[in-house]
Amino acid sequence: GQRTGWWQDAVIYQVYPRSFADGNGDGVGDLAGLLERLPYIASLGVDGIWMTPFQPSPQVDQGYDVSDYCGVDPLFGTMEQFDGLLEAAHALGLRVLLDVVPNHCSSEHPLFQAAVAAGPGSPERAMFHFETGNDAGAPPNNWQSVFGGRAWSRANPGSETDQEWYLHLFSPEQPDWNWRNPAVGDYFEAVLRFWFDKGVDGLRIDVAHALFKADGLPDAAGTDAVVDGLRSNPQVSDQEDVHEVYRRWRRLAETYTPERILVGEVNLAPDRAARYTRQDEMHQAFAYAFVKLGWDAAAWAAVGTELEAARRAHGAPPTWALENHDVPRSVTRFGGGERGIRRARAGLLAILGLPGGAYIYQGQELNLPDVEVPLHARADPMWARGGVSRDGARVPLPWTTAPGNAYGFSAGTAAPWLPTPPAWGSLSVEAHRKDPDSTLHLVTDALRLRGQLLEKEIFAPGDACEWRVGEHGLLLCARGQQFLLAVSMGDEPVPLLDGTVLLASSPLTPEGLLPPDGAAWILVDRP
Ligand code: TEU
Repeated sequence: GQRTGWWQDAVIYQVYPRSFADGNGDGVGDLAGLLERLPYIASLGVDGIWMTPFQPSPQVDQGYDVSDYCGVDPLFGTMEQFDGLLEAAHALGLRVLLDVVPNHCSSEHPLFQAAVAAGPGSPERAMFHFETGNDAGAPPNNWQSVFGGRAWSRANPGSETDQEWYLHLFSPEQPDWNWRNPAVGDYFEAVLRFWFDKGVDGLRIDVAHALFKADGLPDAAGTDAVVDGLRSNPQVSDQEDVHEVYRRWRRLAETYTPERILVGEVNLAPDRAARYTRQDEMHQAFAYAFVKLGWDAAAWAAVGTELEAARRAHGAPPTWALENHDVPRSVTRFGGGERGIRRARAGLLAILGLPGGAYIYQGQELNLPDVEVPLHARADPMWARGGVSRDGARVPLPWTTAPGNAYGFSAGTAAPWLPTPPAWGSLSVEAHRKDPDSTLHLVTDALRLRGQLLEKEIFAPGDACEWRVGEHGLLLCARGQQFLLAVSMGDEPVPLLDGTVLLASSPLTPEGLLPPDGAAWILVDRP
């Protein structure tokens, strides 16, 4: 089994810094804003935060195009402020996880700039995937990028002497590193040490399964993007060699006290993803299928059962999340409106009752819906290249009921980087605080209870899960010996099995039935 450690039951709050809180009033969230609001995060009862990238970047992909892995972008603040933030978080009992983006960097990264300048055949170019194209000006292969369009661009368009193309699985401003070159591995080891030495508690690894491309860069079978979620092309992602990287990173993480953790964004089917959390590899990998699930008991039970089989085969429990900055908010995904809110509450209560780590995306505790961002305001490069816009899940958080300063998001009067919709005030932290039945209170109650159940050993991190669908669309997950999770995904109220309801996301009916779109934590009567 997996060794025990602080991360096993951890609940982590995902902070998307540019939309969390704006401390300097320029309309973009920053480290100063986050520092000021850390007590809010601590008051939820979570164990830590994961911060998406704030390192220097041209911001083509909101920071996932990194030009300096060991710095702080002035847009967000200074390294001094980061150090202060880390200290303040630790003082509040919060762990701090950062994002590391090892698949690609920014085209403005000095090593990529040096590679372009050094020209074909140079050791500088060997840090990336530079290749000559096929004849007639065609790129080296048929790979399509995730954001749309081909995955290759010319290094020096129009040059007679430099006919090379470079690979970018995402936008042209995000060249892929060549992980077959050991110098790349050494470079990233230094990056990890830099943050771990500062006291950062862990790293979320971006597109963790895609670092190695198949030898010879063969054509892909279809015309789909080469790494697009669960349909990833086996020829170009999930290569066996990538596991050696995580074994090396795990050995490094274990040299620190407390142990640093690695959580992978491994967007693969459960049986493949689970191989990344074998004992000597990552500590966690997101159960990625969950961020795509609709309100469908059969689908939840099927994915849950697959994840459970993978856990049995490889040891580590799944790491749960229903939302992140890349997917539509769950309120909207589950049908929108009041019904969407009830379902999103139920879904959140559900994942918090499952064994293993769980991640809450900022604003999920406020029932933020996905926002239809006006076309002129959209900032997502994926949308710009013909894909869907992810901006709807990235709108700045509402803190106050009154609309001033973007509902309290900003310390100044500059417009927020994405416009906030009119309904925002009613979803604010202030509004949730005043309402005893709000989702904010449900989350704090659930986390307090989760802690108690762990203490009493009713919850254990290694608990087995048995998923099934009962009558009337009732989703059931039996966790360990004494706990039952029930989510009503059908159209009528359903009777619950014998036991004590510890917490529910919607009030039970006067007859004690679980209403549609409600979830309950049940302590099962023992024989
Ligand atoms: O996402 C990786 C990824 O697979 C996404 O592109 C996903 O397929 C897409 O968002 C549709 O859901 C990570 C980051 O989380 C994302 O924000 C970055 O844009 C991407 O990597 C590139 O770094």
